[in-house]
Amino acid sequence: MMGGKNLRPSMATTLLHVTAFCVVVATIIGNSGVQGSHKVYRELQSVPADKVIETHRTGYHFQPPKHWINDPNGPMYFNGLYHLFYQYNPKGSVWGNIVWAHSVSKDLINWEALEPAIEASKPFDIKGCWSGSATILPGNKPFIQYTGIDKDERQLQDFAVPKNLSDPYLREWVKPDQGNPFIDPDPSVNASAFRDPTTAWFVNGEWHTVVGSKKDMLGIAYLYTSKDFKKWVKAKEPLHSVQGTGMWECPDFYPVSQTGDRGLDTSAVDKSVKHVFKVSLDLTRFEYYTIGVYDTDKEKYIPDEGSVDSWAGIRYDYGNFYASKSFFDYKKHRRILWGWANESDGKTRDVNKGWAGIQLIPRKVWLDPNGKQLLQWPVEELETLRSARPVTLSSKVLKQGQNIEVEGITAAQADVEVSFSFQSLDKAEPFDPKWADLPAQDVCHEKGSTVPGGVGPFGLLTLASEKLEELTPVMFRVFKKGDNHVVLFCSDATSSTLTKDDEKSSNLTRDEMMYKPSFAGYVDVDLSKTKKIALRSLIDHSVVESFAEGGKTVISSRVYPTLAVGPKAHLFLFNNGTEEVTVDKLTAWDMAKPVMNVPLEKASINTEL
Ligand code: DQQ
Repeated sequence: MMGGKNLRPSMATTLLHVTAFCVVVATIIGNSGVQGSHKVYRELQSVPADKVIETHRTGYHFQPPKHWINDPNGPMYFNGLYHLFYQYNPKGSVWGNIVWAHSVSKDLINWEALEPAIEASKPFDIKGCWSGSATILPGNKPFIQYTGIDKDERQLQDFAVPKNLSDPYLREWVKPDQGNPFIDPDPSVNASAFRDPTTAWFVNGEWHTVVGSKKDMLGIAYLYTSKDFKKWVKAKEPLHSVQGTGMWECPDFYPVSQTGDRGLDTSAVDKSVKHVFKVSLDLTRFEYYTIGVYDTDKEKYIPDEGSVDSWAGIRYDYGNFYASKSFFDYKKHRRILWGWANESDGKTRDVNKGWAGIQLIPRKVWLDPNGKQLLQWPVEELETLRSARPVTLSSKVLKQGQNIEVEGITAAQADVEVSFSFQSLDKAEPFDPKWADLPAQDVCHEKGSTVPGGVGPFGLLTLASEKLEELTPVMFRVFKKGDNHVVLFCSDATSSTLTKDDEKSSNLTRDEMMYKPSFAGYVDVDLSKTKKIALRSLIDHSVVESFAEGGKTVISSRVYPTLAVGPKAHLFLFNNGTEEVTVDKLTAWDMAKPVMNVPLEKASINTEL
């Protein structure tokens, strides 16, 4: 069986690649002021939106009414409600003035907005309240750990607790002077790169938490332990570290069951479980995870053989997905993953449109029965937004060059599930050995939807204009490699918009340009037996979130069509390979608009307890 893992480039080649890439990324992202990963535009940080341009706002993805958002923070289920906190700029549409905004929901889909839970006010967070996590302590007491920036721009680990535990919404949070910060970076720690504490877990009679950091290019997950959740002591060794990977933002560490899809509490640590360790790599702005074993005697995490650390490894999402955080939902016994998708349209447009950033649909995550990767699937509650009468198609043959329009749905705001099959893999194109050392994205860029193939490219043309001047293909392409096959999965934004300002001739700076990548990953599936593959795409005006083969590979793209907007957006099935492809079944639903961050007092939804 072949798949993404077999295609991973050698570490040495990858490093070369990444070094070059990092120079580019550093130029694009840059940093100034406090050492965090976000581009700082001081002059724009406190320019409030005078209007909100709706064109590309999402219909059912999480976003506040206006301004900038980034990382999801401290998600938790508590006394009947889901809480989502997130990094938010109340004063403008670029990163800055960061507070912990706060929303609540009964179903992870309809959200009511509360006042910010944590704002800069104390010496230990006066220059910012950055990312962190929630832990439910014994006695059913929620506890937030976050990174505060002090006046010297040192990154400290602080905590906040609900002011009134009997308030069902936990509206007010206090940051006690006593005990804050609960971790002060010791002199051996790089205090300007020390942030994003994880949900704590209890093992060996002690609480444990991890904080992301770096020393030069060494990425580090510092481990701290505490007997009483008050006094925290740094462990002799980090839980995990990897040379050459730079700053580890937003680490996440949790157990997964080796059987079935039920999630586990973060403290459910015994020999029967595997562990997942994820970092958001500031250098690449992508997230990588490994599956491994947590040795609780040595207090070390050890990735399994073949589970590769860093950018040679696997990602939750091969597209626009960053600073994610998971939590155990003990209502439904599942682990849920939230990730942030930044805009790709350039900062001037963000300021003009009065908003920037969305949270992707929360996903259930569990271990693939192959034990080598996770599976991800949108939470089942999303299905409550599906129209009662979906459009369906079955047994439709797609010959080479054929497009079939999926008519009768609102193609700009839809949920589409489709399964494809074909007779044979004989026509699969050979896999060029030079691609083995390239990211899948480069292969997708070279072999776009209009480049004819053997088995594929086939899939969906999402957010397409009537005459296909604009389109975001989400597609598969099968290659033959030795005696096996590899499956490339792409979400290609190259032709997603007619906006032309990404061209070299433009005199715009890079961060004002439209970013239109050919995002791609490989799918670890053996098609020789089944000759079938499935796809689900969540299409929502400026985002396409796609799940290949039951969530084995996921890609999210942000796109900004100019023609394929609202009712003028279309959806097509297509095949551009010589092998005929059959659409065994397609079901496409219009998606309703949920209640989205209406202030609690005004909303009529389901958070009434
Ligand atoms: N965003 C936060 C940091 C985190 C980064 C600041 C990741 O805590 O490292 O807004 O996007």
